[in-house]
Amino acid sequence: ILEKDEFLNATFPPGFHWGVATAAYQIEGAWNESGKGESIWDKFAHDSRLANRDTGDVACDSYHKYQEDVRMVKSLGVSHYRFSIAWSRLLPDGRSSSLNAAAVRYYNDLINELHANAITPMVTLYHWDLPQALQEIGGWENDTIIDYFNDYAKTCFEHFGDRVPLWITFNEAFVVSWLGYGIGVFAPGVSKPGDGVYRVAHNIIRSHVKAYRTYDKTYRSRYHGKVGITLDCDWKEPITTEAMDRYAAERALQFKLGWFANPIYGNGDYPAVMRSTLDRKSQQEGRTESRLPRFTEEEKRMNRGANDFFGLNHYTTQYVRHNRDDRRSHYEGDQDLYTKVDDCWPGSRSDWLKVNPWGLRRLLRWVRDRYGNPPIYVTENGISDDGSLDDQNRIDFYRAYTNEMLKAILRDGCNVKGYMAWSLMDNLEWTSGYTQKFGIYQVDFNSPNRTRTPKKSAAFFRRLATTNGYN
Ligand code: GBH
Repeated sequence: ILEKDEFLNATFPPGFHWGVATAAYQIEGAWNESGKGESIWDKFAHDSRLANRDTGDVACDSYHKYQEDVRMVKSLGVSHYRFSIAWSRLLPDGRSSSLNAAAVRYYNDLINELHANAITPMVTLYHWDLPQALQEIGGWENDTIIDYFNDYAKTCFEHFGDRVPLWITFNEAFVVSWLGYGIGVFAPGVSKPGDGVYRVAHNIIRSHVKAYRTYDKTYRSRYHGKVGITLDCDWKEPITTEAMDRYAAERALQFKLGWFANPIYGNGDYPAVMRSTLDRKSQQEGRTESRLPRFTEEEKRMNRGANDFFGLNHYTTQYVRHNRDDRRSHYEGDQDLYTKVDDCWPGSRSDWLKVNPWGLRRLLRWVRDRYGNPPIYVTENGISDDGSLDDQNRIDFYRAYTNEMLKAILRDGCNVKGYMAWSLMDNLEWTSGYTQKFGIYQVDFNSPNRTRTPKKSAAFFRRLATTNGYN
């Protein structure tokens, strides 16, 4: 039903921002060095919850090799580097009273090294590595986290804000809520798929908004930076043109992306379909309160407009069919649908990642239509394999996905400002350990100095970034 569109041989708008991305736990290592506190991922890994009992104890050793990392970013010809700060390195017990001077030095050195190379830092505050000390009081389930996160954000704005123009509060609020506290396959491994998951999301949204307002009030006039949140979403295509399947696909997008985006980029509240579905189901379950928390009117006012850009991580697509068989009181059961992938779509080293470039264009249009065409940064996009240097698959992937993004910009008027490839280098792929490689640079995890080598895709990406197109 969907024919492939032709390749668009054109250039990106002048000044388009090209970059590459990483995250602290996936690359830094030095998990307990120079005062760093334990994070929930350190604990999860040490509890053998990762493939092959892998850990991020050393990872790419970027704590010691950041200068080489910056040289790699530089040689890709990109203008931006997206990395994250490890909360438990900066504040070992999570509280701002525990400030670690060695960590301030490390991130200062990294940021200064980037500027010395004319690379703009885009900094993620929370890429999943909560200080374990804060998990011990309930982590994202306990709403005191809102103030702890705000203090942490303030510490970062205070120390680094003069040189960081782009801030991302959270990476993938969905993954934290659902994988961390819903099904518990990610740290901290809590399983509360019917209710806890919604409370965690609620606290993340309120944490984002509070930190955004803090930047607004205290730092914006001084530093003129921008603050957003990064949300992840796959494209959801109705499997037939039947109305019920089209509603189901829309519902899937609202439950996954709208859950966070509607409060922050929309009308300040949860999507109407989540409100009505969860209120109805909660009542049928005999509960006195809805499983979906409520924002106060004041909170809704604060939510609205709490963003300067939309960060979007996108990798793949699924087809959606309306289906009411799954009656579990459970975030997935709540959606009354079923998803599947097309056998024709090429795979990757990750089960969940099938290649479907046009999903990105449709998702960008969906964001344009639902939230008033906000400025968007694609903050992650990429593909996994076994890590070979001859990665034609990765070149094909980047070429096709960025071209769909280009169509979204030139033909559909989507306001896309930049694109960050995931990832600068092979790294610790969370519970998959070192088995799935997303890097443009290969990292030799068997060598003590974690030797980095450019893959074939490095030359492709450099041309893309430096010619601002496909020449
Ligand atoms: C991104 O998540 C992350 O931001 C980044 O850190 C990561 O390295 C990158 O993707 C590549 O995965 O099969 O139960 O383990 C993308 C969203 C959420 C997709 C977790 C894969 C695996 C679920 N990801 N999901 S499971």
